[in-house]
Amino acid sequence: MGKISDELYAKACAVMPGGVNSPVRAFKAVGGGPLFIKQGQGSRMVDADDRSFIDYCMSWGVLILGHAHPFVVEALKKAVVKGLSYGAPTAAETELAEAVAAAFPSVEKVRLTPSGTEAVMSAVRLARAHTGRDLVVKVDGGYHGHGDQLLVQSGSGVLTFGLPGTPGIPAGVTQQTLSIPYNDTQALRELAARHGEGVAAFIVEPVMGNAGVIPPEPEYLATLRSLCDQMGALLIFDEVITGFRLAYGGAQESYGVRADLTTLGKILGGGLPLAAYGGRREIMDQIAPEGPVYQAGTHAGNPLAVAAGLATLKVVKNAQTYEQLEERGQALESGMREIAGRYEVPLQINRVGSMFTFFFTAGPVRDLASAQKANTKMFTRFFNLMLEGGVYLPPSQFEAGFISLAHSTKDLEDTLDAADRALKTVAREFEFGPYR
Ligand code: KE4
Repeated sequence: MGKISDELYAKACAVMPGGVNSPVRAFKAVGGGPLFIKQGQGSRMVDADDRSFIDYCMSWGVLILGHAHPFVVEALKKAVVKGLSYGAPTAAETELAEAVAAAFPSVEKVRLTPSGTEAVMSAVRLARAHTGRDLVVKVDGGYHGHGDQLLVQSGSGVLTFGLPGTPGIPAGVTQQTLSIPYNDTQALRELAARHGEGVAAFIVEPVMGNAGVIPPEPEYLATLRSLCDQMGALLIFDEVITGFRLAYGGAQESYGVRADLTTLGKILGGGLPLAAYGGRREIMDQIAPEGPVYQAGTHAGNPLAVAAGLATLKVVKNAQTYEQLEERGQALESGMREIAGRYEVPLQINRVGSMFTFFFTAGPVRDLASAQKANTKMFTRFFNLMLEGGVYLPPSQFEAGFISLAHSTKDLEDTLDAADRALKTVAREFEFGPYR
């Protein structure tokens, strides 16, 4: 795709597994080698070959403000000259924890961690300690980081690679993990009937993002809430993607269902490594050093990441944010729908606010099984045609795309122009509509 990127990729592969530091970046699902990025600005990234792309990956949902937002950069410049890491508490961490608690009524206390994986691992350990039970339930296609216990039937990179979990995890670890289909209330009821008293926690992305975007069907989250209450299990909402994305109070605000524990990340760190988990005092006070449940980290609450997170939340909290993101999401969705209809390309668009996936299937896509009916060859062709057209989508059919506040009306128009050319080619090559 790019001469210099190809050279950089060859060098990277000689010294890093797959030439990347996270598998989905390798473009394995869409062929060719990854683009090496040298700069991001607003809605755009520039690759090593000096080509500019409208970016809808946005660092996998991190950059709700777009790349290098001036207010965030300014906050970092002020923080960095004071020091990079103290390994000691700072007032800013308290300010960020207070902002999270104010945004999420179900959260009274917060612990900051460097990654979403660590936030999820810790929340699961806490739920097991709090309930005295071992079983953890997730949904097929749910991805909650690369912690051993939840890498079963996972989404994101695991799904893309078709890894049924992964080697290196002792059977005993995942024997305490159950996975059932998303959006299936019958499966929920059977779970409660068969395993109810053994379940410590049910963890779910309230809007799935890691099988591609799959919204909850009406009443699914409410049913899940009441069944967790019946079972005496904790409901963990993994809002690493949806937190501050769908609303300032995440999916809990959008759908009006409260979790017992919430994990957050991505947007919360403003582009730097920062995540969190939180919940009611009676649960969180079991975390060391207040309580006996151990969890720790050198870079937890890092002052630069906290500064970037605080600056980001200050900008996002603006009332118009989510209206603007919804407007842009609607414009992109309706434009895509019109183009796909014109060429009669089967395209199921799942969108919630500013997160979306274009599934190459007639749909509906309501769970992992229906997502996997998507034609990944068509997605791959579409992805690469869009790249040639200057649009950088997430490099996998089973990931979410993201619109930021930096995406302009012109960006959306240019995106739809590229999509018109791309879908016309897809229709011709796969013989749809006028090319049947
Ligand atoms: P991190 O450990 O990557 O910070 O967070 C793990 C995580 C937890 N929960 C949810 C819902 C997530 O989506 C993630 C991470 N998302 C993936 C992309 N879908 C990160 C990209 C990558 O792995 O490189």
